[in-house]
Amino acid sequence: LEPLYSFMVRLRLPGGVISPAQWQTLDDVSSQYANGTLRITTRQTFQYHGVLKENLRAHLQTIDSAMIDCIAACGDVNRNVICSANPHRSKIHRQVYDLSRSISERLLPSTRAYHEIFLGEERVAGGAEEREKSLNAAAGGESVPDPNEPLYTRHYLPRKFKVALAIPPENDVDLFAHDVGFIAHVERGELEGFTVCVGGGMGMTHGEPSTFPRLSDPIGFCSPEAVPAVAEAIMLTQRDNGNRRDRKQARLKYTVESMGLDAFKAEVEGHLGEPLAPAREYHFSDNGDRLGWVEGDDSLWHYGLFVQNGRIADFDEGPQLRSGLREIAETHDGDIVLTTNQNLIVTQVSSEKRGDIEAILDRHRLVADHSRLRRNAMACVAFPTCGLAMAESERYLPSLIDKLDAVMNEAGLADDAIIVRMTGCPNGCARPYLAEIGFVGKAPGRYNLYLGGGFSGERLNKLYRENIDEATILDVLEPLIQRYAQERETDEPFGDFVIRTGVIQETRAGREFHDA
Ligand code: SRM
Ligand code: SF4
Repeated sequence: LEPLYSFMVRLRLPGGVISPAQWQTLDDVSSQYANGTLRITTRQTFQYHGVLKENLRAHLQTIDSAMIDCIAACGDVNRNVICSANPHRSKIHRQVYDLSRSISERLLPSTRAYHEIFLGEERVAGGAEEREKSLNAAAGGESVPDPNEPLYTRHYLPRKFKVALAIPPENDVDLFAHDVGFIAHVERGELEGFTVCVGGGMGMTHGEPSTFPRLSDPIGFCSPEAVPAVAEAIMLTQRDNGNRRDRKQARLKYTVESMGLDAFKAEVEGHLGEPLAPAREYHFSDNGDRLGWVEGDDSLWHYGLFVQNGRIADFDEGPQLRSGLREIAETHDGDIVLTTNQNLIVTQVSSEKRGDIEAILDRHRLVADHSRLRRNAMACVAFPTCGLAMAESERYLPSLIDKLDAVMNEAGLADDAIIVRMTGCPNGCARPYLAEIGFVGKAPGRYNLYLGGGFSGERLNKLYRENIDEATILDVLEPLIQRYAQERETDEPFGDFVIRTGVIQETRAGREFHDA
Protein backbone atom coordinates (compact mmCIF):
# COMPACT_ATOMS: atom_id res chain seq x y z
CA LEU A 1 0.00 0.00 0.00
CA GLU A 2 1.38 3.41 -0.97
CA PRO A 3 1.39 6.37 1.47
CA LEU A 4 -1.34 8.95 0.84
CA TYR A 5 0.75 11.47 -1.09
CA SER A 6 -0.73 14.94 -1.35
CA PHE A 7 0.57 17.72 -3.60
CA MET A 8 0.51 21.47 -3.99
CA VAL A 9 -0.31 22.56 -7.56
CA ARG A 10 0.75 26.01 -8.79
CA LEU A 11 -0.43 27.51 -12.07
CA ARG A 12 1.58 29.43 -14.64
CA LEU A 13 -0.47 32.56 -15.17
CA PRO A 14 1.66 35.45 -16.43
CA GLY A 15 0.07 38.74 -15.36
CA GLY A 16 -2.62 36.84 -13.40
CA VAL A 17 -5.48 37.17 -15.92
CA ILE A 18 -8.39 34.67 -15.79
CA SER A 19 -11.53 34.68 -17.93
CA PRO A 20 -14.89 33.95 -16.25
CA ALA A 21 -15.06 30.54 -17.98
CA GLN A 22 -11.55 29.68 -16.79
CA TRP A 23 -12.49 30.83 -13.30
CA GLN A 24 -15.38 28.39 -13.21
CA THR A 25 -13.11 25.51 -14.22
CA LEU A 26 -10.48 26.48 -11.66
CA ASP A 27 -13.18 26.73 -9.01
CA ASP A 28 -14.63 23.31 -9.93
CA VAL A 29 -11.16 21.78 -9.70
CA SER A 30 -10.67 23.13 -6.17
CA SER A 31 -13.54 21.05 -4.83
CA GLN A 32 -13.16 18.06 -7.16
CA TYR A 33 -9.44 17.51 -6.73
CA ALA A 34 -8.11 19.75 -3.94
CA ASN A 35 -9.03 21.00 -0.46
CA GLY A 36 -11.91 23.22 -1.57
CA THR A 37 -9.94 26.47 -1.53
CA LEU A 38 -7.98 28.52 -4.03
CA ARG A 39 -4.93 30.47 -2.87
CA ILE A 40 -3.78 33.64 -4.63
CA THR A 41 0.02 33.75 -4.39
CA THR A 42 2.42 36.65 -4.10
CA ARG A 43 3.36 35.93 -7.75
CA GLN A 44 -0.11 36.62 -9.12
CA THR A 45 -1.26 33.07 -9.65
CA PHE A 46 -3.23 30.29 -7.93
CA GLN A 47 -2.06 27.43 -5.79
CA TYR A 48 -4.12 24.41 -4.85
CA HIS A 49 -3.40 22.45 -1.71
CA GLY A 50 -4.24 18.88 -0.74
CA VAL A 51 -4.21 17.37 -4.24
CA LEU A 52 -4.01 13.60 -3.78
CA LYS A 53 -1.64 11.73 -6.06
CA GLU A 54 -4.50 9.73 -7.57
CA ASN A 55 -6.20 13.02 -8.57
CA LEU A 56 -3.15 14.82 -9.87
CA ARG A 57 -3.50 13.89 -13.53
CA ALA A 58 -7.22 14.59 -13.66
CA HIS A 59 -6.55 17.90 -11.95
CA LEU A 60 -3.94 18.98 -14.50
CA GLN A 61 -5.94 17.68 -17.44
CA THR A 62 -8.97 19.69 -16.37
CA ILE A 63 -6.84 22.79 -16.02
CA ASP A 64 -5.40 22.07 -19.46
CA SER A 65 -8.94 22.02 -20.86
CA ALA A 66 -9.19 25.64 -19.71
CA MET A 67 -5.95 26.45 -21.59
CA ILE A 68 -3.92 26.87 -18.40
CA ASP A 69 -0.81 24.94 -17.41
CA CYS A 70 1.67 24.54 -14.57
CA ILE A 71 4.81 24.49 -16.68
CA ALA A 72 7.77 26.15 -14.95
CA ALA A 73 5.63 27.37 -12.05
CA CYS A 74 8.25 25.70 -9.82
CA GLY A 75 11.85 24.53 -10.34
CA ASP A 76 15.13 26.02 -11.54
CA VAL A 77 13.52 27.86 -14.43
CA ASN A 78 11.90 31.19 -15.18
CA ARG A 79 8.90 31.37 -12.83
CA ASN A 80 5.52 33.03 -13.26
CA VAL A 81 6.18 36.44 -14.81
CA ILE A 82 4.40 39.16 -12.84
CA CYS A 83 3.37 42.66 -13.88
CA SER A 84 1.45 45.66 -12.58
CA ALA A 85 -2.08 44.39 -12.30
CA ASN A 86 -4.90 44.64 -14.77
CA PRO A 87 -4.22 44.88 -18.52
CA HIS A 88 -7.68 46.40 -19.01
CA ARG A 89 -6.92 49.54 -17.05
CA SER A 90 -5.02 51.39 -19.77
CA LYS A 91 -3.24 50.94 -23.07
CA ILE A 92 0.09 50.87 -21.22
CA HIS A 93 -1.12 48.20 -18.81
CA ARG A 94 -2.16 46.07 -21.80
CA GLN A 95 1.25 46.46 -23.47
CA VAL A 96 3.10 45.59 -20.28
CA TYR A 97 0.87 42.55 -19.73
CA ASP A 98 1.50 41.38 -23.30
CA LEU A 99 5.23 41.64 -22.63
CA SER A 100 4.91 39.55 -19.47
CA ARG A 101 3.27 36.84 -21.58
CA SER A 102 5.99 37.12 -24.24
CA ILE A 103 8.73 36.72 -21.63
CA SER A 104 6.92 33.74 -20.12
CA GLU A 105 6.58 32.05 -23.53
CA ARG A 106 10.12 32.81 -24.63
CA LEU A 107 11.68 31.44 -21.46
CA LEU A 108 9.63 28.25 -21.31
CA PRO A 109 11.64 25.04 -21.23
CA SER A 110 11.31 22.99 -24.45
CA THR A 111 10.83 19.63 -22.75
CA ARG A 112 7.50 17.89 -23.36
CA ALA A 113 7.75 16.06 -20.03
CA TYR A 114 4.71 17.85 -18.56
CA HIS A 115 2.57 16.89 -21.56
CA GLU A 116 3.89 13.33 -21.54
CA ILE A 117 3.54 12.66 -17.82
CA PHE A 118 0.32 14.49 -17.05
CA LEU A 119 -1.56 15.03 -20.29
CA GLY A 120 -0.95 11.67 -21.97
CA GLU A 121 1.15 12.90 -24.89
CA GLU A 122 3.15 10.08 -26.45
CA ARG A 123 6.68 9.96 -25.13
CA VAL A 124 9.59 10.53 -27.50
CA ALA A 125 12.02 7.70 -26.67
CA GLY A 126 15.75 7.79 -26.17
CA GLY A 127 18.51 9.70 -24.49
CA ALA A 128 18.47 7.97 -21.09
CA GLU A 129 22.02 6.61 -21.27
CA GLU A 130 23.48 9.79 -22.66
CA ARG A 131 21.60 11.80 -20.05
CA GLU A 132 23.04 9.65 -17.26
CA LYS A 133 26.57 10.24 -18.61
CA SER A 134 26.20 13.98 -18.76
CA LEU A 135 24.58 14.05 -15.31
CA ASN A 136 27.74 12.52 -13.94
CA ALA A 137 29.94 14.83 -15.99
CA ALA A 138 28.20 17.89 -14.65
CA ALA A 139 27.88 16.76 -11.03
CA GLY A 140 29.79 19.79 -9.88
CA GLY A 141 29.93 21.90 -12.88
CA GLU A 142 28.99 23.84 -15.93
CA SER A 143 25.86 23.77 -17.98
CA VAL A 144 25.98 21.03 -20.61
CA PRO A 145 24.49 21.92 -24.02
CA ASP A 146 21.39 19.99 -25.00
CA PRO A 147 19.97 20.34 -28.54
CA ASN A 148 16.51 19.64 -27.14
CA GLU A 149 16.80 22.30 -24.48
CA PRO A 150 18.74 25.16 -26.09
CA LEU A 151 18.08 27.84 -23.47
CA TYR A 152 18.22 25.82 -20.30
CA THR A 153 20.77 23.23 -21.43
CA ARG A 154 20.90 19.79 -19.85
CA HIS A 155 20.88 20.94 -16.22
CA TYR A 156 18.66 23.98 -16.31
CA LEU A 157 19.47 27.07 -14.24
CA PRO A 158 21.48 27.09 -11.02
CA ARG A 159 18.31 28.19 -9.17
CA LYS A 160 14.83 29.68 -9.69
CA PHE A 161 14.64 32.85 -11.81
CA LYS A 162 11.98 35.56 -11.42
CA VAL A 163 10.93 38.47 -13.62
CA ALA A 164 8.63 41.41 -12.80
CA LEU A 165 7.39 44.44 -14.76
CA ALA A 166 6.09 47.61 -13.06
CA ILE A 167 4.33 50.75 -14.24
CA PRO A 168 5.32 53.67 -11.98
CA PRO A 169 4.22 55.29 -9.77
CA GLU A 170 2.72 51.96 -8.62
CA ASN A 171 5.15 49.35 -7.39
CA ASP A 172 2.55 46.67 -6.65
CA VAL A 173 4.93 43.96 -7.90
CA ASP A 174 7.80 44.97 -5.55
CA LEU A 175 9.94 45.46 -8.62
CA PHE A 176 13.30 45.31 -6.84
CA ALA A 177 12.64 41.97 -5.13
CA HIS A 178 13.16 39.86 -8.26
CA ASP A 179 16.10 38.55 -10.27
CA VAL A 180 15.02 40.84 -13.11
CA GLY A 181 12.83 43.95 -13.06
CA PHE A 182 11.56 46.09 -15.93
CA ILE A 183 10.37 49.60 -14.99
CA ALA A 184 8.08 51.11 -17.65
CA HIS A 185 8.72 54.65 -18.93
CA VAL A 186 5.76 56.42 -20.45
CA GLU A 187 6.11 59.65 -22.42
CA ARG A 188 3.06 61.54 -23.69
CA GLY A 189 0.91 58.45 -23.25
CA GLU A 190 3.26 56.14 -25.17
CA LEU A 191 5.41 53.31 -23.80
CA GLU A 192 8.99 54.42 -24.49
CA GLY A 193 10.81 51.49 -22.94
CA PHE A 194 12.04 50.06 -19.67
CA THR A 195 14.78 50.58 -17.14
CA VAL A 196 16.26 47.12 -16.61
CA CYS A 197 17.21 45.98 -13.10
CA VAL A 198 19.03 42.82 -12.01
CA GLY A 199 19.93 41.07 -8.78
CA GLY A 200 16.92 41.17 -6.45
CA GLY A 201 15.78 38.37 -4.17
CA MET A 202 14.42 37.83 -0.69
CA GLY A 203 15.47 34.42 0.62
CA MET A 204 18.05 33.94 3.36
CA THR A 205 18.83 31.47 6.14
CA HIS A 206 18.70 32.34 9.84
CA GLY A 207 22.20 32.53 11.30
CA GLU A 208 23.98 32.51 7.93
CA PRO A 209 25.00 36.09 7.12
CA SER A 210 26.42 35.02 3.75
CA THR A 211 22.76 34.74 2.71
CA PHE A 212 20.72 37.94 2.55
CA PRO A 213 17.82 39.66 0.80
CA ARG A 214 18.92 42.07 -1.89
CA LEU A 215 17.26 44.72 -4.04
CA SER A 216 18.01 44.77 -7.73
CA ASP A 217 20.16 47.46 -9.37
CA PRO A 218 19.48 49.27 -12.66
CA ILE A 219 21.85 48.28 -15.48
CA GLY A 220 20.34 50.12 -18.44
CA PHE A 221 17.33 50.88 -20.59
CA CYS A 222 15.76 48.99 -23.48
CA SER A 223 12.91 49.42 -25.95
CA PRO A 224 9.62 47.52 -25.42
CA GLU A 225 10.44 45.26 -28.40
CA ALA A 226 13.77 44.27 -26.82
CA VAL A 227 12.30 43.20 -23.46
CA PRO A 228 12.01 39.42 -24.12
CA ALA A 229 15.53 39.29 -25.57
CA VAL A 230 16.94 41.25 -22.61
CA ALA A 231 15.21 38.88 -20.17
CA GLU A 232 16.72 35.96 -22.06
CA ALA A 233 20.22 37.51 -22.11
CA ILE A 234 20.08 38.00 -18.34
CA MET A 235 18.89 34.43 -17.86
CA LEU A 236 21.76 33.09 -19.98
CA THR A 237 24.27 35.17 -18.03
CA GLN A 238 22.95 33.67 -14.80
CA ARG A 239 22.85 30.19 -16.34
CA ASP A 240 26.54 30.36 -17.21
CA ASN A 241 27.84 32.19 -14.13
CA GLY A 242 25.55 31.21 -11.28
CA ASN A 243 26.97 29.09 -8.47
CA ARG A 244 26.05 25.44 -9.18
CA ARG A 245 27.99 24.04 -6.24
CA ASP A 246 26.19 25.76 -3.37
CA ARG A 247 22.41 26.18 -3.68
CA LYS A 248 22.44 28.79 -0.95
CA GLN A 249 24.62 30.99 -3.15
CA ALA A 250 23.03 30.11 -6.47
CA ARG A 251 20.51 32.92 -7.01
CA LEU A 252 21.31 35.67 -9.48
CA LYS A 253 21.71 38.20 -6.63
CA TYR A 254 24.85 36.37 -5.50
CA THR A 255 26.11 36.10 -9.08
CA VAL A 256 25.87 39.89 -9.33
CA GLU A 257 27.67 40.24 -6.00
CA SER A 258 30.50 37.91 -7.02
CA MET A 259 30.94 39.08 -10.63
CA GLY A 260 30.27 42.75 -9.96
CA LEU A 261 27.46 44.65 -11.67
CA ASP A 262 29.65 45.94 -14.53
CA ALA A 263 30.93 42.50 -15.51
CA PHE A 264 27.43 41.06 -15.28
CA LYS A 265 26.06 43.83 -17.46
CA ALA A 266 28.88 43.38 -20.00
CA GLU A 267 28.02 39.72 -20.37
CA VAL A 268 24.31 40.51 -20.80
CA GLU A 269 25.24 42.98 -23.54
CA GLY A 270 27.46 40.34 -25.12
CA HIS A 271 24.44 38.04 -25.44
CA LEU A 272 22.36 40.90 -26.81
CA GLY A 273 25.02 41.93 -29.31
CA GLU A 274 24.65 45.62 -28.38
CA PRO A 275 24.92 47.84 -25.33
CA LEU A 276 21.91 48.80 -23.26
CA ALA A 277 21.03 52.51 -23.21
CA PRO A 278 21.56 54.34 -19.89
CA ALA A 279 19.00 53.63 -17.17
CA ARG A 280 16.39 56.38 -16.66
CA GLU A 281 14.96 58.10 -13.59
CA TYR A 282 11.79 56.62 -12.11
CA HIS A 283 9.51 57.37 -9.20
CA PHE A 284 7.41 54.94 -7.18
CA SER A 285 4.81 56.09 -4.65
CA ASP A 286 3.74 52.85 -2.94
CA ASN A 287 3.59 49.08 -3.32
CA GLY A 288 -0.07 48.46 -2.50
CA ASP A 289 -3.09 47.62 -4.67
CA ARG A 290 -5.85 49.97 -5.75
CA LEU A 291 -8.86 48.54 -3.92
CA GLY A 292 -12.48 49.51 -4.63
CA TRP A 293 -13.65 51.00 -7.94
CA VAL A 294 -11.06 52.37 -10.37
CA GLU A 295 -11.99 53.78 -13.78
CA GLY A 296 -10.01 52.59 -16.80
CA ASP A 297 -9.06 54.82 -19.73
CA ASP A 298 -11.94 53.40 -21.80
CA SER A 299 -14.51 54.40 -19.12
CA LEU A 300 -15.02 50.83 -17.95
CA TRP A 301 -14.65 50.16 -14.21
CA HIS A 302 -12.48 47.73 -12.28
CA TYR A 303 -13.17 46.57 -8.72
CA GLY A 304 -10.15 45.75 -6.55
CA LEU A 305 -11.24 43.25 -3.89
CA PHE A 306 -9.27 42.64 -0.71
CA VAL A 307 -8.71 38.91 -0.12
CA GLN A 308 -7.13 38.27 3.26
CA ASN A 309 -3.78 36.52 2.61
CA GLY A 310 -5.10 35.41 -0.78
CA ARG A 311 -7.22 32.54 0.52
CA ILE A 312 -10.43 32.07 -1.45
CA ALA A 313 -12.85 29.97 0.60
CA ASP A 314 -16.29 30.21 2.15
CA PHE A 315 -15.46 31.21 5.71
CA ASP A 316 -17.97 30.12 8.40
CA GLU A 317 -18.54 33.48 10.01
CA GLY A 318 -16.88 35.59 7.37
CA PRO A 319 -16.98 36.30 3.64
CA GLN A 320 -18.33 33.65 1.28
CA LEU A 321 -15.49 34.31 -1.13
CA ARG A 322 -15.71 31.17 -3.21
CA SER A 323 -19.46 31.33 -3.69
CA GLY A 324 -19.47 35.07 -4.32
CA LEU A 325 -16.67 34.98 -6.87
CA ARG A 326 -18.27 31.95 -8.51
CA GLU A 327 -21.46 33.94 -8.96
CA ILE A 328 -19.49 36.83 -10.41
CA ALA A 329 -17.75 34.43 -12.82
CA GLU A 330 -21.14 33.06 -13.92
CA THR A 331 -22.67 36.45 -14.67
CA HIS A 332 -19.75 38.74 -15.52
CA ASP A 333 -18.30 39.15 -18.99
CA GLY A 334 -14.99 40.83 -18.12
CA ASP A 335 -11.89 39.12 -16.66
CA ILE A 336 -10.77 38.52 -13.10
CA VAL A 337 -7.15 39.53 -12.48
CA LEU A 338 -4.98 38.36 -9.59
CA THR A 339 -2.54 40.77 -7.97
CA THR A 340 0.90 40.25 -6.45
CA ASN A 341 -0.47 41.50 -3.11
CA GLN A 342 -2.76 38.43 -3.02
CA ASN A 343 -5.88 40.40 -3.97
CA LEU A 344 -8.00 40.33 -7.13
CA ILE A 345 -9.69 42.72 -9.54
CA VAL A 346 -13.06 42.22 -11.24
CA THR A 347 -12.35 44.02 -14.52
CA GLN A 348 -14.27 45.74 -17.34
CA VAL A 349 -17.53 46.57 -15.61
CA SER A 350 -19.76 49.13 -17.33
CA SER A 351 -21.28 51.93 -15.24
CA GLU A 352 -24.69 50.27 -15.62
CA LYS A 353 -23.41 46.90 -14.33
CA ARG A 354 -21.57 48.23 -11.28
CA GLY A 355 -24.70 47.82 -9.17
CA ASP A 356 -24.98 44.12 -10.11
CA ILE A 357 -21.42 43.42 -9.01
CA GLU A 358 -21.91 45.38 -5.80
CA ALA A 359 -25.06 43.38 -5.03
CA ILE A 360 -23.13 40.10 -5.34
CA LEU A 361 -20.28 41.46 -3.23
CA ASP A 362 -22.77 42.51 -0.54
CA ARG A 363 -24.83 39.33 -0.61
CA HIS A 364 -21.74 37.20 0.03
CA ARG A 365 -20.25 39.68 2.54
CA LEU A 366 -17.14 40.11 0.42
CA VAL A 367 -16.55 43.73 1.41
CA ALA A 368 -15.93 44.46 5.07
CA ASP A 369 -14.74 47.63 6.70
CA HIS A 370 -11.15 46.44 7.17
CA SER A 371 -8.46 48.76 8.49
CA ARG A 372 -5.79 50.02 6.09
CA LEU A 373 -3.30 48.08 8.20
CA ARG A 374 -5.06 44.81 7.36
CA ARG A 375 -5.65 45.70 3.71
CA ASN A 376 -1.91 46.26 3.26
CA ALA A 377 -0.76 43.19 5.17
CA MET A 378 0.47 39.94 3.60
CA ALA A 379 1.33 36.53 4.96
CA CYS A 380 2.83 33.51 3.24
CA VAL A 381 1.14 30.12 3.42
CA ALA A 382 3.34 28.42 6.07
CA PHE A 383 1.55 25.75 8.21
CA PRO A 384 -0.10 23.37 7.64
CA THR A 385 1.00 22.78 4.04
CA CYS A 386 4.48 24.30 3.75
CA GLY A 387 7.16 21.81 4.66
CA LEU A 388 9.68 24.59 5.35
CA ALA A 389 7.60 26.57 7.86
CA MET A 390 9.04 27.21 11.31
CA ALA A 391 6.08 29.24 12.57
CA GLU A 392 2.48 30.04 11.63
CA SER A 393 1.85 32.82 9.12
CA GLU A 394 -1.37 32.81 7.05
CA ARG A 395 -3.37 31.29 9.92
CA TYR A 396 -1.90 33.63 12.54
CA LEU A 397 -1.41 37.07 11.01
CA PRO A 398 -5.15 37.98 10.98
CA SER A 399 -5.38 37.67 14.78
CA LEU A 400 -2.16 39.64 15.27
CA ILE A 401 -3.60 42.35 13.01
CA ASP A 402 -6.70 42.47 15.31
CA LYS A 403 -4.35 43.37 18.16
CA LEU A 404 -2.27 45.79 16.12
CA ASP A 405 -5.50 47.44 14.92
CA ALA A 406 -6.36 48.11 18.55
CA VAL A 407 -2.92 49.67 19.06
CA MET A 408 -3.37 51.80 15.92
CA ASN A 409 -6.85 52.93 17.05
CA GLU A 410 -5.56 53.83 20.50
CA ALA A 411 -2.81 55.92 18.88
CA GLY A 412 -5.32 57.69 16.62
CA LEU A 413 -3.96 56.00 13.50
CA ALA A 414 -7.05 54.02 12.50
CA ASP A 415 -6.93 55.44 8.96
CA ASP A 416 -3.21 54.97 8.41
CA ALA A 417 -1.37 52.28 6.52
CA ILE A 418 1.80 50.64 7.75
CA ILE A 419 3.07 47.79 5.58
CA VAL A 420 3.08 44.62 7.72
CA ARG A 421 4.21 41.29 6.30
CA MET A 422 4.81 37.91 7.84
CA THR A 423 6.45 34.68 6.75
CA GLY A 424 6.80 31.38 8.54
CA CYS A 425 10.51 31.09 7.71
CA PRO A 426 13.31 33.24 6.30
CA ASN A 427 12.72 32.24 2.67
CA GLY A 428 10.69 35.40 2.32
CA CYS A 429 7.70 34.28 0.23
CA ALA A 430 5.58 37.30 1.27
CA ARG A 431 8.58 39.60 0.68
CA PRO A 432 8.80 40.48 4.42
CA TYR A 433 12.17 42.23 4.14
CA LEU A 434 10.46 45.04 2.25
CA ALA A 435 7.85 45.60 4.96
CA GLU A 436 7.85 48.55 7.32
CA ILE A 437 7.12 45.95 10.02
CA GLY A 438 8.27 42.45 9.02
CA PHE A 439 7.82 39.23 10.99
CA VAL A 440 9.85 36.17 10.08
CA GLY A 441 9.20 32.85 11.81
CA LYS A 442 11.90 31.28 13.97
CA ALA A 443 10.00 28.64 15.94
CA PRO A 444 6.35 27.96 16.80
CA GLY A 445 4.94 31.23 18.20
CA ARG A 446 8.24 33.09 17.80
CA TYR A 447 9.34 35.63 15.22
CA ASN A 448 12.19 37.90 14.30
CA LEU A 449 10.93 41.47 14.03
CA TYR A 450 12.29 43.66 11.24
CA LEU A 451 11.72 47.43 10.97
CA GLY A 452 12.39 50.20 8.48
CA GLY A 453 11.37 48.94 5.05
CA GLY A 454 10.33 51.61 2.56
CA PHE A 455 6.66 52.40 1.85
CA SER A 456 7.24 52.10 -1.90
CA GLY A 457 9.24 48.86 -1.82
CA GLU A 458 12.59 50.55 -2.40
CA ARG A 459 14.36 49.90 0.93
CA LEU A 460 15.04 46.72 2.89
CA ASN A 461 14.30 46.61 6.61
CA LYS A 462 16.61 45.45 9.40
CA LEU A 463 16.45 43.08 12.36
CA TYR A 464 15.12 44.85 15.48
CA ARG A 465 14.25 42.03 17.90
CA GLU A 466 14.99 38.32 17.65
CA ASN A 467 12.88 35.29 18.49
CA ILE A 468 10.04 37.11 20.27
CA ASP A 469 6.54 35.94 21.15
CA GLU A 470 3.26 37.79 20.68
CA ALA A 471 3.29 39.50 24.08
CA THR A 472 6.76 40.88 23.39
CA ILE A 473 5.80 41.89 19.85
CA LEU A 474 2.99 44.01 21.25
CA ASP A 475 5.15 45.39 24.09
CA VAL A 476 7.75 46.48 21.56
CA LEU A 477 5.42 47.88 18.90
CA GLU A 478 2.88 49.70 21.07
CA PRO A 479 5.23 52.48 22.28
CA LEU A 480 6.80 52.79 18.81
CA ILE A 481 3.41 53.24 17.15
CA GLN A 482 2.36 55.79 19.79
CA ARG A 483 5.58 57.70 19.28
CA TYR A 484 5.04 57.58 15.52
CA ALA A 485 1.56 59.08 15.99
CA GLN A 486 2.96 61.96 18.03
CA GLU A 487 6.29 62.72 16.39
CA ARG A 488 5.96 61.90 12.71
CA GLU A 489 6.41 64.58 10.09
CA THR A 490 3.70 65.30 7.53
CA ASP A 491 3.08 62.20 5.38
CA GLU A 492 6.11 60.46 6.86
CA PRO A 493 5.74 56.69 6.50
CA PHE A 494 6.46 54.50 9.56
CA GLY A 495 9.49 52.91 7.90
CA ASP A 496 11.09 56.33 7.33
CA PHE A 497 10.15 57.48 10.83
CA VAL A 498 11.94 54.64 12.64
CA ILE A 499 15.09 55.40 10.67
CA ARG A 500 14.96 59.21 11.12
CA THR A 501 14.47 58.87 14.86
CA GLY A 502 17.31 56.37 15.25
CA VAL A 503 15.15 53.40 16.29
CA ILE A 504 16.80 51.34 13.56
CA GLN A 505 19.64 51.90 11.12
CA GLU A 506 18.90 52.17 7.42
CA THR A 507 19.80 49.14 5.28
CA ARG A 508 21.52 50.57 2.21
CA ALA A 509 22.55 47.34 0.47
CA GLY A 510 21.64 43.68 0.80
CA ARG A 511 25.13 42.68 1.88
CA GLU A 512 24.73 45.11 4.83
CA PHE A 513 21.36 43.63 5.80
CA HIS A 514 22.79 41.81 8.82
CA ASP A 515 24.97 44.73 10.03
CA ALA A 516 23.71 46.10 13.35
FE1 SRM B 1 8.14 30.73 -1.97
C1 SRM B 1 9.73 27.82 -1.35
C2 SRM B 1 5.21 29.38 -1.20
C3 SRM B 1 6.61 33.36 -3.41
C4 SRM B 1 11.07 32.47 -1.84
N1 SRM B 1 7.58 28.89 -1.42
C5 SRM B 1 8.37 27.80 -1.27
C6 SRM B 1 7.54 26.53 -1.06
C7 SRM B 1 7.31 25.90 -2.40
C8 SRM B 1 8.10 25.55 -0.04
C9 SRM B 1 8.97 24.42 -0.54
O1 SRM B 1 9.91 24.66 -1.33
O2 SRM B 1 8.74 23.30 -0.09
C10 SRM B 1 6.25 27.17 -0.49
C11 SRM B 1 4.95 26.39 -0.67
C12 SRM B 1 4.05 26.62 0.51
C13 SRM B 1 2.70 26.04 0.38
O3 SRM B 1 2.32 25.21 1.24
O4 SRM B 1 1.96 26.42 -0.51
C14 SRM B 1 6.31 28.56 -1.08
N2 SRM B 1 6.26 31.22 -2.36
C15 SRM B 1 5.18 30.57 -1.86
C16 SRM B 1 3.91 31.37 -2.10
C17 SRM B 1 2.68 30.52 -2.33
C18 SRM B 1 3.71 32.31 -0.91
C19 SRM B 1 2.38 32.97 -0.81
O5 SRM B 1 1.88 32.97 0.32
O6 SRM B 1 1.84 33.49 -1.78
C20 SRM B 1 4.36 32.20 -3.31
C21 SRM B 1 4.15 31.50 -4.62
C22 SRM B 1 4.68 32.30 -5.75
C23 SRM B 1 4.32 31.79 -7.12
O7 SRM B 1 3.14 31.83 -7.45
O8 SRM B 1 5.22 31.41 -7.86
C24 SRM B 1 5.86 32.29 -3.04
N3 SRM B 1 8.75 32.56 -2.62
C25 SRM B 1 7.93 33.54 -3.07
C26 SRM B 1 8.63 34.79 -3.09
C27 SRM B 1 8.04 36.14 -3.47
C28 SRM B 1 8.15 36.42 -4.94
O9 SRM B 1 8.51 35.56 -5.74
O10 SRM B 1 7.87 37.55 -5.30
C29 SRM B 1 9.91 34.54 -2.61
C30 SRM B 1 11.00 35.60 -2.36
C31 SRM B 1 11.59 36.13 -3.60
C32 SRM B 1 12.76 35.30 -4.03
O11 SRM B 1 12.55 34.30 -4.70
O12 SRM B 1 13.87 35.64 -3.63
C33 SRM B 1 9.97 33.14 -2.33
N4 SRM B 1 10.08 30.23 -1.69
C34 SRM B 1 11.13 31.10 -1.61
C35 SRM B 1 12.31 30.38 -1.23
C36 SRM B 1 13.71 31.00 -1.00
C37 SRM B 1 14.44 31.20 -2.28
C38 SRM B 1 15.85 31.70 -2.05
O13 SRM B 1 16.40 32.29 -2.96
O14 SRM B 1 16.40 31.48 -0.97
C39 SRM B 1 11.94 29.02 -1.10
C40 SRM B 1 12.84 27.83 -0.73
C41 SRM B 1 13.71 27.38 -1.85
O15 SRM B 1 13.59 27.80 -3.00
O16 SRM B 1 14.59 26.58 -1.55
C42 SRM B 1 10.53 28.97 -1.38
FE1 SF4 C 1 6.90 28.27 3.50
FE2 SF4 C 1 8.85 29.83 4.37
FE3 SF4 C 1 7.70 30.34 2.03
FE4 SF4 C 1 6.35 30.77 4.23
S1 SF4 C 1 8.26 31.84 3.64
S2 SF4 C 1 5.60 29.69 2.42
S3 SF4 C 1 7.08 29.20 5.55
S4 SF4 C 1 8.90 28.57 2.49
